[in-house]
Amino acid sequence: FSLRAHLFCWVMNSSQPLQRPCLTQPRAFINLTESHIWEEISGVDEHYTPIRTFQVCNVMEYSQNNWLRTNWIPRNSAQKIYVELKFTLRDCNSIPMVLTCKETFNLHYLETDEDQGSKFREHQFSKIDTIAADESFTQMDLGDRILKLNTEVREVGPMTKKGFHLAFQDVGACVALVSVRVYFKKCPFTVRNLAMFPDTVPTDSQSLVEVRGSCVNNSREEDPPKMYCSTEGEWLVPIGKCLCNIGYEERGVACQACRPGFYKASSGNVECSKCPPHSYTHQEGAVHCDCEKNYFRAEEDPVSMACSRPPSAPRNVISAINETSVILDWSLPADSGGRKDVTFNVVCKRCWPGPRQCEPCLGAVRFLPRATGLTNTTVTVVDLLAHTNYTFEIEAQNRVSPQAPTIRQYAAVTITTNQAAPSAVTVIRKDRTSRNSISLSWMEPERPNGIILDYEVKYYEKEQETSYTILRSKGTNVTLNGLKPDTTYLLQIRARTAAGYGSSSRKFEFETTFSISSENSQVVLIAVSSAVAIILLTVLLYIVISRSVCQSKHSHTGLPGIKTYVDPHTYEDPSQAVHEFAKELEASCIAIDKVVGAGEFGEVCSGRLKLPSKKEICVAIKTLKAGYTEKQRRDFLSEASIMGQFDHPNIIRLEGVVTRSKPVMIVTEYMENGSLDGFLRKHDAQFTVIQLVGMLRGIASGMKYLSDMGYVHRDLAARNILVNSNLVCKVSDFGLSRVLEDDPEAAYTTRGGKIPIRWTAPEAIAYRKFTSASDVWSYGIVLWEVMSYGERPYWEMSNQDVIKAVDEGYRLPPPMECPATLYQLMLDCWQKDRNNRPKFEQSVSILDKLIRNPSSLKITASTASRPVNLLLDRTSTDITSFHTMGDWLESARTLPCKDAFSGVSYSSCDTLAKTSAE
Ligand code: ACK
Repeated sequence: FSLRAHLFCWVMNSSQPLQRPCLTQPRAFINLTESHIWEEISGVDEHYTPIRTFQVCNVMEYSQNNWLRTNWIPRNSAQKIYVELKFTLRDCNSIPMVLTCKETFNLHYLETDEDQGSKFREHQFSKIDTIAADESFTQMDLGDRILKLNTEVREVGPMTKKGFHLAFQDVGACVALVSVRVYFKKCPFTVRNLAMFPDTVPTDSQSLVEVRGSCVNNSREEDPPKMYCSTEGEWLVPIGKCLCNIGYEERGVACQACRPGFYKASSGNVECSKCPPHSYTHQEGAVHCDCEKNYFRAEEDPVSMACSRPPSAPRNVISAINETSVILDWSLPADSGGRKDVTFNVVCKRCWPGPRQCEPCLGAVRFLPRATGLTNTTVTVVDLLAHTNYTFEIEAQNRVSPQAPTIRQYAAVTITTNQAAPSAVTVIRKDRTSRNSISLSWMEPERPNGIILDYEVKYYEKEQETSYTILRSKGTNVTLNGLKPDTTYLLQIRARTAAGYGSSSRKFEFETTFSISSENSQVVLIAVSSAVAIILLTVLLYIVISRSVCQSKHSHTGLPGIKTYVDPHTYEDPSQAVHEFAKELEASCIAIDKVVGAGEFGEVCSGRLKLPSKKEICVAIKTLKAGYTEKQRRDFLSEASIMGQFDHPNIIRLEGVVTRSKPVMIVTEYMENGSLDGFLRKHDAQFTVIQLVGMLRGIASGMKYLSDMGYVHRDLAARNILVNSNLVCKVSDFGLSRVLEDDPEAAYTTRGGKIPIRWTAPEAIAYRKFTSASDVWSYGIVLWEVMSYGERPYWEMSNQDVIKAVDEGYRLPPPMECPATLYQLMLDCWQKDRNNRPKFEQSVSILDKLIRNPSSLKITASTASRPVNLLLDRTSTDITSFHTMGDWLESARTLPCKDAFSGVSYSSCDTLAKTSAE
């Protein structure tokens, strides 16, 4: 409190207060007047600043008791009060003729709960102290105008009431009160460690006051903030602290919001940070910065990290194909998107020629180490199909890619796989078992992936795996001899092609029959022999009777003892033939996907067949167009009746027919690569000779089966061969009237038949002598088509010219780069005398030998280009097409007359050229 402004000018004489006007002329010191009262007088201090003072100086009279009292001062929270007095005091000795001079005055106080107003009772006041001057002034000082100001401070307390009055008692001194300052001490409001501490008044005792701070706005307590307030009003020992909230930083003694462009993600007394690259904030108090457009932050990214984006595509993809596996290698993307966590996913698509003809690879394909989340820039893909086109999309990703699904960055590479080892043999049948032998047969592997050279049969006694026996078999059957009676054997088979061994079949278990004692055995033998004799007689009788009945009904051709083909024409009711040989399918099991071509009777579609409790398979569906005649329906379904009789890996397989609902359909296995002629044209010069020979071997094998069945195809041509995804070729097109109606190549001959002239043997053209030997001629043409990648036989020559030229002994020249041996086989097929043509069985074994000994394919027949209007004259020699005698002899190995040449020495091609055809 500064009382200067509050002091009332009360001058009291004894109990009677009396107010006097204050002097207006300020004076430093005044002469004493005769009145005994405190006078309010204006003066100047030592700096000549005008001040008001109360003065008293009644030294000429005895018994002075002059009181000056303050107004009521509210105590507020103060307990101990300090009173600071500034005053001047006259040296008594310097006053002449004084009577009762004192050099002290008394300071009193009175505690009350309310203002006492003008009430004054002296005895109520308590004395605080007698105040004496350290220095008093003299007359001389007055003259020099030197003001000797005394300052005295006294403490009062503890106070308890609401307020108090102070009073100054003059007992006869000459004193001027210049200022009275009344105050108490407190620890003032302060902020330390971001905690606010309120005004605190110390207690009267000597102990410190513990004060809890409260955190400033936008901050939170870390450790509870505390400080101690001393009795002197000083803050001591700050403890604990507050931390600015997220989005706020310490500025001065406050927590202030981060400015735009800055953020603070954690509480703490650190500064706001600038937004990391590719991020921003427009608001104050941001706790993180938002990413710019097309930039992202992964969930686990710290907010201090720059925003990033998906990487660009991998670069420089390289593929290294090894049979049916491929190693893909690539370089890191040019732009990692600002991150270090780039990984790669590889998507495998299987593709067919034509635009966008790809679909995801099936589950069988394996990726090493895996297809997704690759951290290295390489992957190995295994178990692909042989001779198949694949596209691999290598996609670069980082952790922000999922946030930008539309930005898919990948590099693609397209490959075609090579030859592969065959798949495992899955079906093995026990044909016969005796005490010491077992006869077995099996099906060719589902995916031969080439020509099967032989099978390896490994067998051993059960639980004696270490001592096994291995047999090799060219065919699909074997008899294991020398076995122990009544013993269990385990057996595994694997196929071998030019590409090596395929995987082994699972272990099949077989038992030999038990042994019987010789005494019993004779009895048993007699019993068994008699039983067998009776059964044989019965069977023989049955066959004889049924044959005579059948022969009157159907015409059977083919070899005796082998399953033969039955001509559906021989059935009076053709639908009976269909249902004998073809399974009726529910239309609801068939889903048509798309149209793949047009047949004579309607569209050919691809689709799926799902039979109950069987796996869904891809199928081709031939439909019979609406509005058909009964004859057309019969002819259409006759193909199914024929096809349904065949069961061979190189003959198109019939799945069944739909005849009970419309449209009428024939459902066959699906051949992904379509017709052979178109397929070869599409892939001109893209296959190895061994691949082509593999296809030809398949066709020959299928034709062997047909001829063994006694079926004459009549329209064997590359356009009627279908190719599946494994390059397996299958003979198709078995319609009864197809040669007449279906085949656009068929032309009418002079004898009225409609015949595909270029593919047909001369005797069939001339007098319709269609036999397996005429099919062999056609096979020779197919050989030529295959080796020339789908070239049209005899090019643009007219049918008439072809008939004439062939009749005169001219033959098609060897296609470009055609191995001499294959050309020789073509020429053999085109022997004028059909008896001299090789049988299909021979062709199969010739091709097998070539596959087993691929070096024999290196020598090519030399007519490398298409002759202009000129076929090779086969009546004279063609040995000029060979460079050396060795070449010719090599190519001539398969000739029937090979032996005639052995041991005869020819020195040059010229001498040989003089040899006649005979
Ligand atoms: O050369 P492509 O594609 O193969 O065109 C013809 C078309 O239908 C008319 O015959 C195709 N085609 C016929 N049968 C099948 C089948 N089983 N699988 C696939 N395509 C087939 C043939």
